[in-house]
Amino acid sequence: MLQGSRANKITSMRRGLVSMHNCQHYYKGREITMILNKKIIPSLVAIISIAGISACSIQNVPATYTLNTKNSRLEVVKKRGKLICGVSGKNIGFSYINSKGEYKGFDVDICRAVATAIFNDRKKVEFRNVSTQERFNALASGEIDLLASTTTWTLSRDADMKVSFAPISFYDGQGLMARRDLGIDRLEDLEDKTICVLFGTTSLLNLSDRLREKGINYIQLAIGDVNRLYQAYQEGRCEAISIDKSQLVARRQRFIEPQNHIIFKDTLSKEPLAPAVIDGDTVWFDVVRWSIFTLIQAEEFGITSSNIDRFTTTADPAIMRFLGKSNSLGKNLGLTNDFAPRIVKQVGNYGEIYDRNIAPLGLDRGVNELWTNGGLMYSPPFR
Ligand SMILES: N[C@@H](CCC(=O)N[C@@H](CS)C(=O)NCC(=O)O)C(=O)O
Repeated sequence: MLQGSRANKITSMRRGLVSMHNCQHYYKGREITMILNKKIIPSLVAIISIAGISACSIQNVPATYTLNTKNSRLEVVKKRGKLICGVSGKNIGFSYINSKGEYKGFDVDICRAVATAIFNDRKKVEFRNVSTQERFNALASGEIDLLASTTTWTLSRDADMKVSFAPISFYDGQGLMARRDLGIDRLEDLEDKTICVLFGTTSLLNLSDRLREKGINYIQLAIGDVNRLYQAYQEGRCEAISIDKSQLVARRQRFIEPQNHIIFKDTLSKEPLAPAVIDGDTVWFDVVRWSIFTLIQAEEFGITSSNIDRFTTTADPAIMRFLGKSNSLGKNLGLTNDFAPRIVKQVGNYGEIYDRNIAPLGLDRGVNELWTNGGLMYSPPFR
């Protein structure tokens, strides 16, 4: 008869094994797919219990494992002493320069979160404005370390442009805006109208897809700079303008007479906006994506920049791990173990960043809510 906790351990292992017939295991670094049947389970349970390891929680990272950051951009950034972040710089709510000459916005805060993870200093970022057409080259050439510029994650950008997309930080959709006095507010009303779009964007491609599909003829006026795009629209060189909805809402607020412009109810596309890094540098990619997951996970835990100190005495093991008190999660990323609380303290959680930058535009959280509130924001576990 097995005693107390050991018996429980084996029973729970047995349950685990029965439920994981196709589970993948790692043995001496080699991957083995085990197809288990009920006959071999008892002997496996015995072997595993003797070896003192529990199935599927096996973390077969050698004890001597050290992360090799030598050829990673993480080292370049650390040596340089600051992060270089590519942003639009002309995008209200996301990245723009305020009256004091400071960069502000949602994308700017994403850059600050990554800088804080590395340097424990949200100010250690240099922002560079990149246009929609230049942005992928700026990453590929190494001119910027990180691109945070309302960039839509698409397959061709992922595959052809030498970039990898970090987690989606904002779910957007493409919209259309027109002058109210034209009396148009549906796609069908766009026949023979001139529509302003920005070069190098998904907006240009989606518009063409959607209107062609509906057999609507229109004239495209494509412009290479976002400020000139809105100028063309306001000068009446086009009857409508099409771009990400969040940007239409933000820009319209700044018009002299916002009420004279109508944003169509139609949403033309999915625009999952995600920060991006160069392909093939998994060390750097991991730093960026776990910095973003930190923002989401902090909100899920209810940890904010103002209440974080109250969690220092927490007994919750998941929060202890998140705060870097009981593991080496940060160290294994090439950071310090307290990278997550650093970010939350200096930049806030996802909700705080949203409230600071996006809520003032009048945009509800919608699908950008946490999954626990019916939205799509979801972080993998910090374990
Ligand atoms: N999400 C779309 C549209 C992005 C977009 O329109 N970005 C504008 C926003 S204002 C921008 O950053 N433009 C910078 C510029 O061209 O100067 C995409 O990734 O293609």
